[in-house]
Amino acid sequence: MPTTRTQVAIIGAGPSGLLLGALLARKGVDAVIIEQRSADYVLGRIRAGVLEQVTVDLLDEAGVSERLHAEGLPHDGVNLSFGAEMHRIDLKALTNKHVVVYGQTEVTRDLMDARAAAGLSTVYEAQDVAVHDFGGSQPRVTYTLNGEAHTLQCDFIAGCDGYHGVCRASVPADALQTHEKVYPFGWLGVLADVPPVAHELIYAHSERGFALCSMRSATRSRYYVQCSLDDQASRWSDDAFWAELARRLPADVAANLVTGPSIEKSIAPLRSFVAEPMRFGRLFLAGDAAHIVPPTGAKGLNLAASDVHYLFEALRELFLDHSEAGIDAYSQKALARVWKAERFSWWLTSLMHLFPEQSPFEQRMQQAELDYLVSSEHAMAALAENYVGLPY
Ligand code: RFL
Ligand code: PHB
Repeated sequence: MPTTRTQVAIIGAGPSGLLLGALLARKGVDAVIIEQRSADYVLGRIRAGVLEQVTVDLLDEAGVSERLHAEGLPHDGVNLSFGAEMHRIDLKALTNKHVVVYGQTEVTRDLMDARAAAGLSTVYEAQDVAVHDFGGSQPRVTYTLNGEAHTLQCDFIAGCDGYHGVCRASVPADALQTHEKVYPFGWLGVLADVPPVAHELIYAHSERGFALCSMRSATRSRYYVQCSLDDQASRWSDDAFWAELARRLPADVAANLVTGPSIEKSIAPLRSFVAEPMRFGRLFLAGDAAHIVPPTGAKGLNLAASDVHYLFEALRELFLDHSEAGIDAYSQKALARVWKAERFSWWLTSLMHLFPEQSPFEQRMQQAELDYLVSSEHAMAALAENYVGLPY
């Protein structure tokens, strides 16, 4: 049974795991990433599209942002539509910051390429990954690769293995507190090689439900419509999707919609979830392994990045400065930012969607809140400050 050793065993090669690996490598801290899927499978998942400025800064620090700066689309504003009306939130004027539209697939590809170029170790298609003894001083990870059992000894384990991963599930139930809200709808998403309907994103509230117009480039669009939880993507023809999207947008916007064949079509459920604390002895959780937000605020990937920032600083302090202060404070620091992003994502979801059991009073409250939001510079500034990302 081959046994190897590293300083940090990172479970999961999604954006959290890859980014942590890249930052640690720059400080000479040794890490091995163990991923259960293939690299192609990881790259095939169509997910986030909007990066906060602090996330871009972190990718700069990791040395993986050259293509992001060349191909990413900086956006100085974002639009909210309500029925026939559209309102632009001027992010730049309100916060002096912007967001950058650059797909999670591209961020992942850049991190994977940099890792391969630096000769850093990632084990793909590892089976039966298990984490052991993180309550003591000598944690271990075991897995099977091509039928052979492996053991990886380490100083610390970083659980970057997403919502369905093994790390959070390995923590004794009485050491973990979880908070959850499941929303009574999902998002049906379509990716298509058509030019975006507008230069900036549109979050649309309509009588038929929420819709979002996003993009990946000047020639590739990403659209979503709120759908019922028992719906199936295969039941939606492309024509039916485009027709439904158009009905949820202001008429003058819908008139500019360019349609075409979908490249990808899938349904994602919406959920808010937090597990705390984010540290158990020598096991740390980061990203979706510890928390989920509904996609409305575009915060999931960005929160994964902020966790990684705090965890990287903590591990750097430990390995280079021999101080445990950082790892002791990790969970508290990360969770303070997580809860604020949870609040923002929940609030924007509640404001923009049609809820099945919504009473006429609740509908009027939603309308009043939107009216207030777009008429108050202070309310718009609060939205903008959260959308561009709270400081670390
Ligand atoms: P990931 O990306 O889920 O990666 C975890 C990795 O761990 C692997 N894994 C294991 N490996 C080894 N052993 C095991 N036992 C394992 N179990 C799992 C998995 O195969 C995987 O490779 O988590 P990470 O790295 O924390 O990254 C989080 C982000 O992926 C996620 O928060 C975002 O995609 C959320 N999200 C969005 N975030 C944004 O910031 N902006 C957005 O605009 C945005 N839009 C979205 C989104 C998520 C969506 N879906 C489908 C959930 C839009 C959608 C539709
Ligand atoms: C996306 O482009 O996939 C996207 C953008 C903004 C969101 C969610 C998803 O709030």
